[in-house]
Amino acid sequence: MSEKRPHVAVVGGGLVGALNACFLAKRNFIVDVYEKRDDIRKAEHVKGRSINLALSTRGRTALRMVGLEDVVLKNGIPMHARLIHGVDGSRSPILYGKEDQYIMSVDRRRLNEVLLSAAEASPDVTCHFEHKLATCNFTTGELEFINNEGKRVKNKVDLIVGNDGAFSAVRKEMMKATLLDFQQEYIPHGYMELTIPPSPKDEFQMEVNYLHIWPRNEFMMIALPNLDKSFTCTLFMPFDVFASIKTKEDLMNFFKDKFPDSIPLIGENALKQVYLSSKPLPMVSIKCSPYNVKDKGVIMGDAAHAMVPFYGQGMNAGFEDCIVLNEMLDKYNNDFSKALPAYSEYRKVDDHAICDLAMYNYIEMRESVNSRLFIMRKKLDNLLFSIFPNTWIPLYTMVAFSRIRYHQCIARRKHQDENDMDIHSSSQNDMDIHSLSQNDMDIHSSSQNDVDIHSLSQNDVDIHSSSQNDVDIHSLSQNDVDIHSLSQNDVDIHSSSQNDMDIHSSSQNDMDIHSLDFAMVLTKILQFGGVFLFSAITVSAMQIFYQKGPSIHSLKDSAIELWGHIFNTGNTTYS
Ligand code: FAD
Ligand code: EGO
Repeated sequence: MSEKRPHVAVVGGGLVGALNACFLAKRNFIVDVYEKRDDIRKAEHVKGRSINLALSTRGRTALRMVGLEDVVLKNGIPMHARLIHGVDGSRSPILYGKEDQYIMSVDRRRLNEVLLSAAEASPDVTCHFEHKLATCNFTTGELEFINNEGKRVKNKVDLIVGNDGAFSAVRKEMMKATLLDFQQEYIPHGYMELTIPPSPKDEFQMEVNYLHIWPRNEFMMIALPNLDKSFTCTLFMPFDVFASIKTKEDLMNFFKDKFPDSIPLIGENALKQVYLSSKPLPMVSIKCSPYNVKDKGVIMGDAAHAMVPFYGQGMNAGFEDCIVLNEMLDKYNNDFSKALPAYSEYRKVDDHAICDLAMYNYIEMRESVNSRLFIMRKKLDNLLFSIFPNTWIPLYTMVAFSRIRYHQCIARRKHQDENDMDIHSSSQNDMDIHSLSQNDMDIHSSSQNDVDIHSLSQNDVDIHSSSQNDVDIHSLSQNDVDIHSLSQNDVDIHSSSQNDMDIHSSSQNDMDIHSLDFAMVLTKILQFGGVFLFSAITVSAMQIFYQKGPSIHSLKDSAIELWGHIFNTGNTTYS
């Protein structure tokens, strides 16, 4: 019987390798997993990467497919919202979405243990620890490992799967065997993990069900909760800043300046001790193509696409890789010569897209996101989402809470369903929304405080206002936005090409902004004092939705939230 059953070597018993072994065993393959480290289930301390990770929809879906979602969720902590920490000690929660939209904080080691045990529970899976890949051959399927005694161990298989992480040995072998495009980039930031221990009463020292974020432009810190009531903080800073903080005094001055509220939580002594005795770790972004060599080899997970961790998607993307390979094997009936090239072609656009998104987010946060802006951007996103639930899906929502292909998240706000609307109002504070094509919208207002949005093509928005405090946005092509205002406090945005924007105002409070992202522009409008404008939109929108909207509650909540922020009443502050 073993004649017909494919024999697969999975190189790497990390998160993706162990999950992949589960998927492959379910296909009735014979699987050998080779992991260079010792069995983490026996190890006392595991050095290396982050202690906990954010698991979202893509990763959960993969776990569900091998029957492991429940056990992993039981060992995780839901995070329903971000909690933004200001320098002044303020804390602002911003929901991710509805109740079922949350990310999970999971312990890396525990997750890896669950996955390895599940893989080994199959009689067809054998794990070989302390086996480090030395060489492999994509013509013969032969592999050679060095074990803990320094001895060579050989095997010969039908398929070599590289799940051996960012510095993949399988990938290095592929580069010798095929024309592999390869690109890698280290970013100037490093990261360091710090711990907020449980309180003396053995309780969480901060609100538990949140992703805690301290956005300070180039200095960023996040904290995820652990089951033992501690939090693991990750501090991201440029290496040169890490290096410039040499003494306890430097350190305390820096933390008092940037993250004052975290000092008593981490503990001054622990902070000094950990910071001064550890080295910041590097982060690398790697893209390559193709992912396969003929019918004999394929790389997945970080081996194929290491990314900077600023979207919390590395593991999730790697888990989704397993789903996609599994589907390709189904489609081509386990014919590796068809399934592997198909996998590579299909998946690389998405893996490249999430690498780009993660890098883009890193640059954006580093350059322009402090806590005020973070809150504003997310609240605005939520508001727009509730006004235009089909048109305005926040990017983070698509990435973390859907399985929309990553490259389509970028192409974004593309609508699958035809939810056109026709709303017209002809008097003060009324609104006219008309959509002419699939998911498009047209809002027109002709008097004071009115709003006119007209969209002529897919995903376009057109708002026009002809009198004081009115807004006019007109968009002529896909994803374009045009806002024009003719008088004081008005705003005029005109964009004539895809995703471009042009804002011009000809009187006091004029602006000229060109940006690649609608949310960014709207944020800038708010920043520059165009509060009126949004009051107008929100008031009008609320009136419409009070009468006929299905999502009035979320609309109202997010409008109130945004207003609260603008007028500085939305924050909960703890002293
Ligand atoms: P790895 O986890 O690196 O596993 C590779 C395995 O291969 C290891 O066990 C290694 O020992 C083994 N190996 C290596 N070389 C060999 C060899 N020659 N022979 C045999 N075995 C070998 N992702 C998220 O989804 N959410 C998050 O919140 C998140 N946060 C992160 C925070 C930080 C600071 C970092 C650095 C990453 C984060 N990630 C996150 C990304 C996530 O850690 C990775 O994407 C994920 O670990 C990739 O899994 P992998 O199995 O492909 O690689
Ligand atoms: C403006 C504000 C534009 C990882 C915020 C874009 C990432 C980005 C590292 C968070 C959440 C899981 C994470 C959000 C944005 C993990 C994540 C986000 C960080 C840093 C992270 C969010 C571990 C980007 N998800 N995220 O919307 O909450 O928004 F802050 Cl430094």
